[in-house]
Formats: sequence, C-alpha cells, structure tokens
Amino acid sequence: MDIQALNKIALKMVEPGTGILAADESTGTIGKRFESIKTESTYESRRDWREMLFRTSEAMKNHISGVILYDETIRQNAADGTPLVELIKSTDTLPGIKVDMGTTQLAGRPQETITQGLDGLRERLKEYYDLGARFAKWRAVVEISHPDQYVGTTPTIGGIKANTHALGRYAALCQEAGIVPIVEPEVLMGGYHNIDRCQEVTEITLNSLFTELYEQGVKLEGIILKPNMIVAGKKCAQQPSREEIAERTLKVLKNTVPAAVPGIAFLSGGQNNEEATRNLDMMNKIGGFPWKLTYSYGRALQQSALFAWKGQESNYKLAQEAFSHRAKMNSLASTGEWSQDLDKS
Ligand code: 5MM
Repeated sequence: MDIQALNKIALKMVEPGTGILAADESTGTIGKRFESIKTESTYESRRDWREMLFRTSEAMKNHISGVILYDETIRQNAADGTPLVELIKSTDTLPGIKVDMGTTQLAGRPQETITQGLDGLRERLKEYYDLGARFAKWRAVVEISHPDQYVGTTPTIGGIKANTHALGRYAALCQEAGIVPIVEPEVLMGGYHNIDRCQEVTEITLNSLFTELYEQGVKLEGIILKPNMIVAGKKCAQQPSREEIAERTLKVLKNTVPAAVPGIAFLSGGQNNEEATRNLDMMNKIGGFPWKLTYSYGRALQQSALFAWKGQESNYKLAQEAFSHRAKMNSLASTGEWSQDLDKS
C-alpha cells in the first residue's frame, strides 16, 4: 500500500470548494427517482441522465472533485461512444465506484440490516481500478426505531458492530488495491426520534467504526468519512435550528474522528436542497476542526436537475443549469461562504 498516494487522492477529493457527486444509485433506486418524473428507467435513459450531469462542465470542472458511479455506469459509454469514465476524467474529476451489494436482514436481528459485498471484493477492486476508479464507497445503514418502541429497539450494539466490522474489512481491501475508501455509516433520518437520539446513536456508531478501522490496520490518512449530520427524525415535532445541527454535528465528530482523517464528506440523507447546503455552510462558518468538511450528496445535488430534465432532451440545458447552481451553492458552503441571497439569485 502506498499511503502517500492514497493520501494525495483523499486530499483531492476534499479540495476546498469542491465535493463529491453521489451518482451511484442502484437500478432500483434510480427507477424510483425516474418514476417521480414519469420517466421509464432503461439502460439508455440512465445513460442520458448521467451523461448530461457529467457534461455539465462548469460544475464538474469547478465544484465536483469525484463522482461515485454504479457498476453499470463505470462500464457505460456516452451516446457518441466515449466512455463515461473518460468524460469524467476530462474535467479533472476522479471516478469512484460503489462496491457494496446493498443490504439484507441481519441474522438473528430481524429489525436490522447488514451490508453485503465482501466476498470476491479483492478481485472486483482490481477490475474497478483497471476501469479507472481511484476511490470506492460502501454504505452501512443504521436505523433508529420509534421512541416508544421497547421490544425490538434499534440499533443494537450487535447490529452496529457487524456493520462497522464490514466497513473496516472493506476499507482495508480498498487500500490494498490502491483505492481510497469512502466509509459511509448512515444513521437514517426517517422516523420520530429527536436530535438527542440521533446524536447518541451516531456517536456510538462512529466510535465503533474507528475502533474497527484501527483493528483492521486501515490508514486513516487514506480514507474519507461520509457520515450523516446530527438532525432530528423527519417526523419529529421538534426540528432543530441550523446552529444546533452544526454545533451538535461538530461535537460528535470532534469526539470520534481522529485528526489524521483528511476529510469528511456528508451525505444529504433526505434533507432538502437548501437544508443540506445551509447546514454544511454553518459548520464551515463555525470552523475550528482539523478535517476538510464538504459534500458527497446524491439527492441534494441532483433533485432540482432531475425535475428540470423530466426525461426530455429538450430540457437538457435547464437541467444542467440546475445542477450547476446546486454544485456552486454547495461549493460555497464547503468554505463557509454561502448565503440564502446568493442561493435565490
Ligand atoms: C445515490 O444513492 C446511494 C445509494 O443508492 P442505493 O440505495 O441505490 O444503493 C447512496 O449511498 C448515496 O450515495 C448516499 O446516501 C448519499 O446520497 P444522499 O441522497 O443521501 O445525499
């Protein structure tokens, strides 16, 4: 393992003013996204959508440091035959790849899931490296049960440990292959739980994660962490202010994430566009932490472009403008220079 080379890639992924575009929706997930705009999900429509994003040169060149791809996309060509990976590289953006194989029910824990994909991962990573991937992503899912539920309360310590152990083994394999692992332990924000519970569960999860990374010999200089922010469940009656979200998220991160980690790139997790941007901005305005804090957004970068596009070629330009705008706003947030007025203008 060449840790200096991994560190260089990781630093590029979180270069000030840039962040990551998560375009790694599996076929099922992108199908749901396309349903919302009444567009059929086919091999070609998925390619057209993603090609449109990767050809948005203003956003790609200036605000996107890396793109997380799905297995289909890393092998796919643009309509004119250019490999999509080459389009991405031509904007000086790093191609990355989602390598987990989704979640399944954790044995003995009917309310929890475990992320699959470790078998054969060493071989798949070699192939992805040859296809151009320089970083990878694995997402573990932690779900918080209803606050009134006593039987079957989640998460359990066993569920958290199983998932963080898998993240550690994935990360070690990535580094062995010369690929920077994005480690994504997502505490879901659906549900009725309050911000205290999200804070407690996220802190336990991140503590367990960094213990596992240490035990698996993962070099922290060569990873990127992709966590959730500390928020209340979407259905919780008490919704926190941006200041509270930012302060609590920074508190948890400072308590759990070693300074050797080059960067933290948040997921948006169902926050709307502006929430995802303004909360990241607030943290960077507060400052005083050792890592770069940026975005690795899926929905919060793509949603407005998706609604502008509507599956129609005639809306290509409008969709590119919408994507460029969100990329620019998040870029400003990654350096604490965003404002609502700029967003609306
Ligand atoms: C883009 O969505 C990714 C997962 O897709 P599948 O559920 O189909 O595997 C997801 O891991 C994503 O990269 C992160 O959750 C960040 O996306 P959001 O939309 O939460 O910012």
